[in-house]
Amino acid sequence: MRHLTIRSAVALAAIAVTGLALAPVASPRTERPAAATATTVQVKGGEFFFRLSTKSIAKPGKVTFVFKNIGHTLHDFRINGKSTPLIGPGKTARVVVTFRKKGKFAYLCTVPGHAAAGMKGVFTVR
Ligand SMILES: [Cu+2]
Repeated sequence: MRHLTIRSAVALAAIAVTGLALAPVASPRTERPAAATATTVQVKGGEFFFRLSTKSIAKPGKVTFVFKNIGHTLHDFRINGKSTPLIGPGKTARVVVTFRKKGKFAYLCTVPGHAAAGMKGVFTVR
């Protein structure tokens, strides 16, 4: 009888220790690195225009431009030395650009004549 009591006490102590050991795991960790600010800009283009969901960002960083061709012929979207592929009507393509400093960045469609006809603009990194 005495042995049983001691064994029970040991078992209870073990459960208590296990509970303490598990406790820290349950505490939430939701911190994120502040540098991970990603921006997506929706771009719609056709004959002969571009419409951007925003034409500026608050600080340098990485931007994904999601270009949808809502026109009737091939177009692309080029900015800061990077381009989407030429895509047909109804298609979507994306290009990821890292802006390392502030400034104004011209964008355009590279199909001859399209920029001159209106498929161009300026994106600002503040
Ligand atoms: Cu074009």
